Amino acid sequence: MAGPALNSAMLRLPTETQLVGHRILVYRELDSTNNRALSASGDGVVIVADYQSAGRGRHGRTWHSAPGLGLWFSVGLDGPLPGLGFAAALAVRDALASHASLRVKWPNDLLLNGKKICGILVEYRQGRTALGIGINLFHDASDIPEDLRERASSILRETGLRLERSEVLKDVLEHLDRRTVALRRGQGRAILNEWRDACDIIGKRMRYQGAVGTVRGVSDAGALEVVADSGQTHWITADHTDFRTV
Ligand code: BT5
Repeated sequence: MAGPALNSAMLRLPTETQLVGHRILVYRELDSTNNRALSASGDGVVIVADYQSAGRGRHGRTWHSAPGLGLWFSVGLDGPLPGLGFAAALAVRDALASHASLRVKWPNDLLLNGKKICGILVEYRQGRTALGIGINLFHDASDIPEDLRERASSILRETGLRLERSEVLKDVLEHLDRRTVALRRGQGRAILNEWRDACDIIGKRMRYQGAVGTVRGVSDAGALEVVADSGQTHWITADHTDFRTV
């Protein structure tokens, strides 16, 4: 069952931010909130949609954005902001911490009980950045496409909690604001280190490109340094699609 429709409470959010969410535009339907955030003007503008007809992930993958079942939103920012994806993962984790213990999974997922609850997509085009965040809130098993049921879930399904969408949005925007302002002030290193710890991937065994190896480190850009059992060192970036932990 869906939560309440997006309502005017969303337009009054959030209360105390410096940058993110000074203006919030709420739509019943968009193709993708990232598209709107890229074309809109305003540094820190937030675009929310009840439903996305063409929600996307990385590499042109689909992000399922059923009406009313989650929070599908983007923040539009002027200029590039390295480290934004790391900052966003920490912000969502922290914003939901009093309800659920989300785990950051390299490179850009948040998991609850091992299942994907949130996806993050940062895109940059012509001087504009869109930070897109999808959080599954109210899905029952039957709301999740069959091929994803083993790997994806919602806060409701995992915790029994039916959270208020406007409250979750407010909390996430406040955490995002704090992290984004810190990034702009040059605190990217501290955020990267916190994200690196949160990923907890160093020392993990990976299977990739026909090889098996152990993760030795994470670069400043978020790439994994993996030492293959053959002794060779490889760098695995978030663009690689054929890797998994073993
Ligand atoms: C992501 O990509 O996880 C980034 C998703 C970002 C979505 C937000 S919603 C607001 C904004 N507007 C957009 O158009 N996008 C952003 P990736 O790591 O490539 O993962 C995509 C994969 O996650 C898919 O191929 C599916 O396997 C899985 N997936 C799709 N929809 C899902 C959902 N609702 N919950 C969990 N997993 C999902």
